[in-house]
Amino acid sequence: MIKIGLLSLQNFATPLGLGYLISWYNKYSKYKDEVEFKIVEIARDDGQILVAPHEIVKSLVDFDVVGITTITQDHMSTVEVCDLLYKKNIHVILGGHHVSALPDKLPKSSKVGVIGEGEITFQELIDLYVEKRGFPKDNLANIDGLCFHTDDGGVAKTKARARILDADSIPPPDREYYDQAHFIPRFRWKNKVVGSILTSRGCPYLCVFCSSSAHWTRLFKYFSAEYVVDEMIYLHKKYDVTIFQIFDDLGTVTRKRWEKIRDLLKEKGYLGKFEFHAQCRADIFDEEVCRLFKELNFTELEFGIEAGTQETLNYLKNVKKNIQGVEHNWRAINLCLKYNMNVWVQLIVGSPNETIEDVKETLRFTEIPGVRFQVCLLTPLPGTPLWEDCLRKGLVSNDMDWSRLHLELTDQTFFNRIYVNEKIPKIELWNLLKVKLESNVVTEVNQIELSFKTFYNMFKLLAHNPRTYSRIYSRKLKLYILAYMRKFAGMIFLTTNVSNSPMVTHSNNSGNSNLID
Ligand code: B12
Ligand code: SF4
Repeated sequence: MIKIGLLSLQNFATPLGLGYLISWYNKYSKYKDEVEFKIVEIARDDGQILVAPHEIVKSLVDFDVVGITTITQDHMSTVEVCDLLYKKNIHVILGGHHVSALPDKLPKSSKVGVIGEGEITFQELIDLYVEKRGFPKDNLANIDGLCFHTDDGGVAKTKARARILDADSIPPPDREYYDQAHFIPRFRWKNKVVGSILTSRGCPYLCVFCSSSAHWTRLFKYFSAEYVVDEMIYLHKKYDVTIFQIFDDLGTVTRKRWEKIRDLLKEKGYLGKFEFHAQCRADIFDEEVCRLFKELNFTELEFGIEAGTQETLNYLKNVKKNIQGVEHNWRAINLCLKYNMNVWVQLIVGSPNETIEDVKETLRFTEIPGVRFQVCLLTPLPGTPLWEDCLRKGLVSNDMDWSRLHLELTDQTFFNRIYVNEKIPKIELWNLLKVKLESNVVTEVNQIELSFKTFYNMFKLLAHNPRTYSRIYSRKLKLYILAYMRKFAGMIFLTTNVSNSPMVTHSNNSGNSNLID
């Protein structure tokens, strides 16, 4: 039996991508009975991996081949893990967003990289391994969607892998392979079981900061209503999932399909029994869609509001005309408040031409009672239009220190971050942001999924390397201590109550929007 380990450097949510790879292989490969898969999930607390690379490798030594899903901010840890596995003669396959965006930079210690959608490429690779007990380069050259090292020290790329056109032909991720602790009722989710699902892949838009379109080739494909409802009911029956986190980039835009999903859930007796959390685009979220989502029981929606001024919004959305208007953003928030749905707004500051007044306009979205927010510094991730721009300006390079793109913001990390704004001194922006991050502490504390293991892991890493890890964990530890106080000392942290929130209106002229009771 060939043993394949698939590594995810997070255990916050079930790594769906890895689950799809296994389900596809088990459905379509003629060698499925000769291969055994295991998914290894590494503890993470939001931004930070909580286990050191040498410890991670201890859980991987029994595999013949290890596949790792890569994201940019974890790339240095990924390379450390690859190097340690290489020394143990274990073949490593990389896949996911980072390696797909920078295939030429495939680490020396990994055998091969899978670019873009992974299922078919992965199947062909593992089949090759079953047949040859290795990855001969002559054979690799015949598999689409790969990068691998050549004998002259370069990296070869094969033909781009075509996307799977019939989404329903992709079997849902087999949840048996995940840590089953994902499926216990969660304290922070009203003691219910939460399941994550995808109802679509890809996005045709090309926002400057987002790597999705590059990764999925701008082809938007979605699972049919029947497929989605079957997966939901399966998760409910098997694991008692009643809250579904929909991780799609753009899946909520398919109105007709969601009407059908509603009808099917109703027909099968599940309408109202499930709760949904999802991302949505403000420009498509009108009252009709809002009512539909309310009927389906969407209780939390997240919007890429991005910016408070149209100019910055257009820059970030990478459009010349106003596809998503600032007024759409206000409308989306108002509708959620009106229909008593929780709303998260995602904001981005630090665009090249933003002034301090523009940033203040954006940050007004953080002041709406009942609305949760996350503020990010604009970050040039590889594969994005912004990355190309920053490459031209010499702000980033293919060999850079990837911690400079780490998304979490603390006063220790902010000044190390790549900064693309040309108008505001970094310290001035930080002073504005710091206040917002501090004011978000209550929300963050309430979001923390308390786990003694996580807390213990943080201490272990601190003891292992106090200099590095105290920089990373000081804020997290503070939040954890507060969260424990909340739990054990019965401290009450007040969250804003959506149902009591005033409505919000926006006047475009002087940015003088008002809150109306
Ligand atoms: C759900 C989600 C999360 C969830 C779960 C993460 C997970 N890994 O499943 C949570 C909330 C935990 C999360 C956290 C973060 N996320 Co996130 N997340 C997503 C999201 C929306 C969907 C992921 C998903 O399930 N995709 C669908 C599956 C089918 O695709 P996939 O995972 O990429 O896998 C396919 C292929 O890429 C490939 N593949 C992937 N891995 C491998 C490995 C091998 C061996 C092979 C052969 C193939 C292969 O095959 C799979 C099947 O086709 C994506 C955006 C997106 N649309 O992908 C962002 C995204 C992956 N996240 C991103 C980021 C930045 C983060 C955070 C750093 C945010 C933060 N501030 O902390 C953390 C990092 C945590 C981590 N290590 O993953 C970025 C990564 C960009 C980059 N270049 O690095 C993305 C792309 C969003 C974006 N557009 O910018 N995230
Ligand atoms: S941010 Fe959203 S809309 Fe923009 S390209 Fe990414 S997935 Fe598409």
